[in-house]
Amino acid sequence: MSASPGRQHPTGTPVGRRVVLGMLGLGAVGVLTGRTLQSGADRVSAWIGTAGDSAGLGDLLPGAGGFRYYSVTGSVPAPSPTEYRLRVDGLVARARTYDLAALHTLPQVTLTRDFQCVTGWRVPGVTWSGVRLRDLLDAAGVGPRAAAVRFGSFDGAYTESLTLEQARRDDVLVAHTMSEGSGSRPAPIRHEHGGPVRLFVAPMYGYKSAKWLQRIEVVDKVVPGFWEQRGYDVDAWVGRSNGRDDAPTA
Ligand SMILES: Nc1nc2c(c(=O)[nH]1)N[C@H]1C(S)=C(S)[C@@H](COP(=O)(O)O)O[C@H]1N2
Ligand SMILES: [Mo]
Repeated sequence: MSASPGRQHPTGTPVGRRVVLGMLGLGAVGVLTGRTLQSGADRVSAWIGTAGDSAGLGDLLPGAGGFRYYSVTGSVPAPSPTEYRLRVDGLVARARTYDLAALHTLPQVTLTRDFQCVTGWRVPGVTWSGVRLRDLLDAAGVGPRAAAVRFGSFDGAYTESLTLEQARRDDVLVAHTMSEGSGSRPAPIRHEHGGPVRLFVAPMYGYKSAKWLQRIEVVDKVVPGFWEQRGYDVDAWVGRSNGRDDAPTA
């Protein structure tokens, strides 16, 4: 299913109890694929995350550790850890395809940072592990005309991008492991959080951290991403964009 063109990034619109109960009454099945929806709580969260009112509903039924589960599509494929592939291509000397095992053979980096959504929720002290985006770019050999990196998601709709300079920062990871806030143990990224592999852009608002990462394409200019085409800032520094003054996360 593709994204609804008019759907807004959830803004915390209050949603009544009646609406929540109505949604539960629908059964809330088949939103994300069966393999990943184990508990009733996950099922509810997954449905909420795709309902277009995530912030309001999420306030009533938050995900683990204070995260909300967001998706701009009604269903997302769930490749197994062995089926998963990540493509690095575009303006590079050597296009590459990685499976999860190959990502694990590269140098691993761990970071702990607050995670901040532009709608206001913040999860303190999330620990992430994965490989530096910079290392994948270096392995591919970035070409002379390159200026930016574009990210594609296997949800079939979400895109993001960074300038090459932003993409080369130490705190930008292609992550396979995360915790769900302080006190929770890092674990392979669950499907609801964009697993098996998602981007983590530590100094920027959550919308930069594309879930269900499928493609890293080196391009000659920044292409505004899904939310940026809908009004959010392309340079999404926490506390210095989108008219917000949140404490920096990095
Ligand atoms: N593919 C995809 N990536 C996405 C989103 C999305 O809807 N689809 N939402 C973004 C936003 S706005 C935020 S705040 C975070 C939320 O991550 P979470 O769903 O793991 O809490 O994912 C970001 N990456
Ligand atoms: Mo967000």
